[in-house]
Amino acid sequence: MSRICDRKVKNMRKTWFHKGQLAVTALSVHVIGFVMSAAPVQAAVWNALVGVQSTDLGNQALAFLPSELWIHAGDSIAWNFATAEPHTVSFLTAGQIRPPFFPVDVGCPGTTPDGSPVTGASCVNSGVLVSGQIYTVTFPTPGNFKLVCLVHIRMTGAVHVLSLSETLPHDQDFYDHEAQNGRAEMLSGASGRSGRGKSTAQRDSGNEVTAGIAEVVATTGGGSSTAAVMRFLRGKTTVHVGDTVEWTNLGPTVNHTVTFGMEPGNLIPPSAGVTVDSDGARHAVIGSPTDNVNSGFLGVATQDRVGLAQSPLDVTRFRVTFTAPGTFNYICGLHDNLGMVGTVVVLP
Ligand SMILES: [Cu+2]
Repeated sequence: MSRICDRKVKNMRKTWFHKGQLAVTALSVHVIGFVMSAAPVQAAVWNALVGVQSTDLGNQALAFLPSELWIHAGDSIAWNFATAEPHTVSFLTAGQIRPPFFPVDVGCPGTTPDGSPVTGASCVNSGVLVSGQIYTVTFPTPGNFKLVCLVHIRMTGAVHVLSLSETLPHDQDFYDHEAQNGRAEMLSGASGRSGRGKSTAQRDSGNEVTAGIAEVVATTGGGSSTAAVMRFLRGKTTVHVGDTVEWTNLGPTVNHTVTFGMEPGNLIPPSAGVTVDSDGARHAVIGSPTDNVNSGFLGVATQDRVGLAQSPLDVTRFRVTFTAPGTFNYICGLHDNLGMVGTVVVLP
């Protein structure tokens, strides 16, 4: 268990005790209120996690943990960001067009301050946050609200805001356990996913690399999450001059890039000189370790929705033919901060 997560759990417990104290206080106030006929209601602050990761950062759960909460009108939820991979806590309005992936802070448009109320009337967006940051949202009125991350499709959740007369089904301890179970479930499958990524790369030739692998999972009925391996599997590859190396992204919801040399400001398009093979894969030729070549985004950018035009066939594959010997280092421009890097050694 990571120290960060340990701390978060302790914080959660602390807050729960605090909440318990609040409940006792509320009870005292209520008793006094019976005499004074004024019974102010104490609003609770609930805690939840945004993302969890392995200690080497290579395995990421792109998830709200828990992804479904029931709270009372007037309560708040503090979302604790727990990963180096960035996420957002965002509530779009009903029917609002999902803003583009990049720049994410296009959001609402823009971001809304910590403590913003979610009522459904206007959107609320934390902006991109990472490990150690907290974003709190209040829910003044009853209703059911969809929670999304604007960085990751299929990372969603639900908040059910009940009126004060209704009984809540769960307490903070329940959600803490649910978050821990979700964490364990999503990270424990990582070695199996890595193994599958490696064996897929090895099935045909020695020149294939899996550029990340991921799975969409549901840990509650309130939303979906993605368990992602942010690694090049068979990331050290040895070939000969004239050979072609092929990268394939096996992540259904996570984009990656294969980037040699200087990282461009915009990673989405392939760099000049990248061609498209007859099967749709992108293809570049590299003759020197100083060549700057970017695959562009490999993977899924959009989902099909009934009633809308389908999205084009995804580009998940990139090939590079090496015409000179040398050691060629490359990165995923999106996830090199998590350690997603690789090397191709080209022998004469
Ligand atoms: Cu990546």
